[in-house]
Amino acid sequence: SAFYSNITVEKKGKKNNVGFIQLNRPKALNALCDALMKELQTALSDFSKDEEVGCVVLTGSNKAFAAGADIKEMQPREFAEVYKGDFLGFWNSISLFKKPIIAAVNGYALGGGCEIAMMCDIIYAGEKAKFGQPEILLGTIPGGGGTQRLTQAVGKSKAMEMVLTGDQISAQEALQFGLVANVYPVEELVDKVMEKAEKIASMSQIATGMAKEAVNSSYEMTLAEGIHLERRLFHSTFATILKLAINSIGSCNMGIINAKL
Ligand code: CO8
Repeated sequence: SAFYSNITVEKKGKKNNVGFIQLNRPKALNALCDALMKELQTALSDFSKDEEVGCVVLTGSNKAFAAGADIKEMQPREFAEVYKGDFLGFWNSISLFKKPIIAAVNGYALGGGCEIAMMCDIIYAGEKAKFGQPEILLGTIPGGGGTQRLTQAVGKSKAMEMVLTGDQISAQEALQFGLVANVYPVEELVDKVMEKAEKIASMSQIATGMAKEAVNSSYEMTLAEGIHLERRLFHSTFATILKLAINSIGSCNMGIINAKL
């Protein structure tokens, strides 16, 4: 990926069906400067168009997933500029990505780093990972969804504690509070996450897309609306399941699923 200077982008997995993005700005602990975020957006947009890719993994280094928004870049900015330019608004595009996306977090996931991880569908952590929203220590508050997604993930008391004190939590605490789906030894994290990603990527892309849409709708809709949407999406999979059944005549082995359907 010669095209990128703040991230590396490749396709991985035995079937080359996992989009793999590594934040790679080591001199600033992957602080999320504008250039990095634009590259991330471009890479995701390419993966969304790539039919082979059924799942994306987003990771950083062993020391830092990302140490937050770029403080040096933000320092000179003033109200009029950030308001008129809707600063951080475009970050939310990560949460609108249609394919499953998994964050593999080793080291620091602070401020914007924690927020980007929470925009992903699943977070897995390495044993030394640290999550925090330290904005309050700088006299500001989270601006990339932290007050909302963290509260939904860990509940009000823990979220308030983190947002009001800036204190970090460990990988084990993140697991206990439901922020992450599992914790692995640092050196094994990426391999373990790749196993999950390859498994997801081997499923019907229509089904994983709909499953993701249905789960995410639980944050946006009433229970009745969400259940209605789920049932309609479920019904609509009968259009693709039929084709899969024809494809798999003579076999009940689901491995034969065409991941593009
Ligand atoms: N932005 C820019 N550069 C950073 C950032 C960052 N968020 N984090 C680390 N760096 C840089 C350091 O400046 C340093 O660069 P240099 O060597 O050129 O000075 C390099 O990365 C290595 O960092 P450290 O030497 O500090 O490494 P340590 O291992 O000693 O410490 C820490 C690691 C604890 C993660 C420490 O770097 C740290 O506390 N970083 C900042 C964490 C933070 O507060 N993040 C910002 C959260 S706020 C946010 O995301 C959105 C709202 C912000 C509004 C700000 C308005 C001005």
